[in-house]
Amino acid sequence: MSIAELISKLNTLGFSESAFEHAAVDTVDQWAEALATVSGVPSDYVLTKTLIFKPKQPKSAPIAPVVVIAKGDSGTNSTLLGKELGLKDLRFANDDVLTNIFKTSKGSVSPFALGNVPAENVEHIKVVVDQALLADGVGKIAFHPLDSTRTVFIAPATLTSFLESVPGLAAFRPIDFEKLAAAAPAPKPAAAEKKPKKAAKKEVAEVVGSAKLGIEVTKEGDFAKWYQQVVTRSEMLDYYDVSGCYIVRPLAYFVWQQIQEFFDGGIRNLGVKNCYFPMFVSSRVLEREKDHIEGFAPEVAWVTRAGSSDLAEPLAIRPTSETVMYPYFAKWIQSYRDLPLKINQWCSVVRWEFKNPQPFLRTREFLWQEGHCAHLTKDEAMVEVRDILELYRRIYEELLAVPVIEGVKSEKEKFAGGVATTTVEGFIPTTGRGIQGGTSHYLGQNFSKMFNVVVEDPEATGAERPKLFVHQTSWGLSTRTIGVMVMVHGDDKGLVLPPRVAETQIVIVPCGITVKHTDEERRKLYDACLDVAHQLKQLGLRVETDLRDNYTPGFKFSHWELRGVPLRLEIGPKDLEKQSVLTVRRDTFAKQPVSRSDIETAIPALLETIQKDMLVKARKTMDERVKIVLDWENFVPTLNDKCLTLIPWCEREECEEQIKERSSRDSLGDEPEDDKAPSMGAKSLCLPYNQPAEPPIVPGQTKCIQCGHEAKRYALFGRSY
Ligand code: 86X
Repeated sequence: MSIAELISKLNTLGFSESAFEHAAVDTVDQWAEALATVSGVPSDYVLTKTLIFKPKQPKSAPIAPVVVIAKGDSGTNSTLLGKELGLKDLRFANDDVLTNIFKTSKGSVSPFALGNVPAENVEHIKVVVDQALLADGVGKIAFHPLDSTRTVFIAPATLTSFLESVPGLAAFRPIDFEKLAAAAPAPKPAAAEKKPKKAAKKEVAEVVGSAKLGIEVTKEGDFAKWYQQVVTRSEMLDYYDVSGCYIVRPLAYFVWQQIQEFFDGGIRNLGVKNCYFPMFVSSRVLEREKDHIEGFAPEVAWVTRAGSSDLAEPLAIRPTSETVMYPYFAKWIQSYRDLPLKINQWCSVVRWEFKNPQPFLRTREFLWQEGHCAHLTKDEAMVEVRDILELYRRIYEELLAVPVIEGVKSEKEKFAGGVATTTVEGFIPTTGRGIQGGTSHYLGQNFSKMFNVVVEDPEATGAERPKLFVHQTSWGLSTRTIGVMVMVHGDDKGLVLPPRVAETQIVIVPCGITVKHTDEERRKLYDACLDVAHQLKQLGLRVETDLRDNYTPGFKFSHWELRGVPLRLEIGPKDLEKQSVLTVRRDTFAKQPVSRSDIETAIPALLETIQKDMLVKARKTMDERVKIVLDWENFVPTLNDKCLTLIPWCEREECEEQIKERSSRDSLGDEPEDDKAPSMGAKSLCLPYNQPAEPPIVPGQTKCIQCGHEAKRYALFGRSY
C-alpha cells in the first residue's frame, strides 16, 4: 500500500488529517524529540510501538504471528504475554516474516502492515491491542504509517475500525499490560496506584464540561458529539470514573421505570413471576456452559479479592444468568406438573467489553430484564417466544414511539446456545445503522440437556416412564432502549421525549411579565399557572410549573426543550384576559391556543397526538430508508445512502460472511465525502416476519443477490451497532 492509498483508506475510517514528515527515528524517545520540532501536530497524543512476535510452533504449522500494538512506554514482556495468550516461547519475528508476510521491515512496522498480509495468512494472525491505547480519555495515537520518517495521529476508534476492516482478521485481543505486569510474580504496588490519579483528572474535566448549557453541535453535523451532549446536558446520564460505566440519572431512570411497569404487567398476564438470583457465579458453574461461554470468556469480569486477601475461588459477575438459574430449574422441576416454570429478573449484568463504550448502547454494566422459562413442548415455548417479542415491539412502538422490524436472526447472528433467536431491530436514521432492540430465544433442549432439566412423559403409560428434556426460552431487553429513543427523536435543541415515558409531560411557563406589571398582576399570573397545573395533575398528568423569577421565559424554554418535555404551556397577562393558554409542542414546535374551558380534554388529547405523531414520523423515515435491493451493484451504494436493505437471500452463513467482507471492501475509497461513516461491513439484522410482497421470491427462480444461490426470503441487511 502506498502512503496515498493508506491515507485514503484511513479517511474512510474517520481520519481527516494527513501524515507529518520528520527525520527518521529509531526509538520512541527520538520520535518524541522529532515530533516536538514539527508544527501543526496535535497538542496531546500517545506514542506507540508495534511489535511482531512468533510463537514456537511445529515446522508444518502455518506461521501464526502475534502483532502487538502498544503504548510506547508499556512494558510488553513477551514471556508474560505468551502465558496470557497460551502460546509457547514468543520471540520477535525474523526479517523473513516481516518482508514476506507483512511487506515491511524492522523500524517501519505499524498496524497498517496488517493491510498487506495475504488472505491465506491473515486468519492465523493474532492481534493484541494495549488497553492503554483504548482507555477513555486517550485522544490521538501516533503511528508511522509507512516508515519512521512519517507520523499519523489517529483516534482510537479509527485504529479499531481499521483492524475490523482488515478482511479475514479475527477479533483483536485487548490486553492490559500494566495489569499483566502487576500480576507477575513480583508485583509492583506502585503500578496499581497510578490509574485512579488519571481518572480523577478526567472527572474534573467532565464536571467542568457538564456545566455548559445547550447543545453545541447539530445532530447531522457531529452525531457522536451531539449524542454525548444530549444525554449528559439533558441530565439523563453522567459520566463516571470507571470507563464504560455511566450514571443513570432520574430523567432516564423514569423512562426505564415506565418500561418496567408496562413489561411487568405484560409478563404477569403470561404467568411469569419476578425473582432475584445472586450476581456472583463460581467458575465451576459458569463453565458448565463451556461451549458457548468460550467466545465470551474475555468479557467476563471476576472478583478475586476481599480486603487484602485473595478469595479461595474467584467469582465471576454474571454476564447473563443461564448458568446461575438452570441448576435450580433442574432442582425445582421434578414432574411435568411443575411446568411451565416462568421466571424473570430485573437486574444489572456486567460484560467487560473493549469496543468503544457508548452511553446506553454499549456499557460495561447495564440494566436489563432476563426472562427464563421451561415448557413441556416446543409449541408452547414458541408461542411464548413470540408473545414476548410482541411485548418488546410494543415497548418500542407504543412507549418509545420507535418503529422496529421483527424477525428471526440468521444462523450467524443468533444466540449460539439456542435454537432460534427472534429480534426487534431498530434503525438510527442519522447514521443509517440498524440496532438490535431486544431478543427472545427458543433454546430448544440444548440447556435442559446440559443441566439435566427433565420430567417424565405425561403421555407414557406403564412402568417405563421415558424422560423428556424440557423446552426452554430466554429473553432480554436492556436500557439500550433509552439510547435508541434518544437517537431517533432528539433534535438540535436536545432531547425529545414521547409523552408516555416523559417524567415531566407538561411544563407551564408564565410569560410576558415586564417592569410595567405590578406585583399583584404577577401574582395573579403565577396563580393561574398553578391552577392550570393543579387541574392537569388531577387528570393524572405529570406537570411542572417554572416560576423561577431569576430566569427569562426564553431561558426556561431552552431549559425544558433540552430536557425533552413534550408540551409547554405559556400563559401571559393577555392569555389571562382571553381565558386561554398557548400550547407549544416539543416535537414540531407547533403553537396552538387552547381555551381554559377545554383544557381537560384538549391537553390529554394533544399529548396523545404527540405520542402518535412521533411514531408516525419515525416510521415514515424508517420506511423511506429500508430499501429493497435486487442486485449487488446497488447494495453498497444503498448502505452509503444511510439505508438498510431488504435483499433476496440464500440464508447461507458463508454468504453472510462474504457480504460483510465485500461490503466493507467495496466501500473503501467510495465515500470520501462522508468520513464519519466507517466503511463497516454489513450484517444480516433479521429475516423479517413481514416480507415484502413485491417483487415476490419465486422458489427455484429468485437468486441471492450476492452469490446467486437460490434465494429463500428477503433478509434485512445493514451496517449496525
Ligand atoms: C447471550 C443470551 C440470553 C438471557 C439473552 O439474549 C436474553 C437474556 N440471556 C445471552 N450472551 C451470553 O450468553 C454471554 C455469556 C457470557 Cl459468559 C458473556 F460474557 C457475555 C454474553 N453475552 C451474551
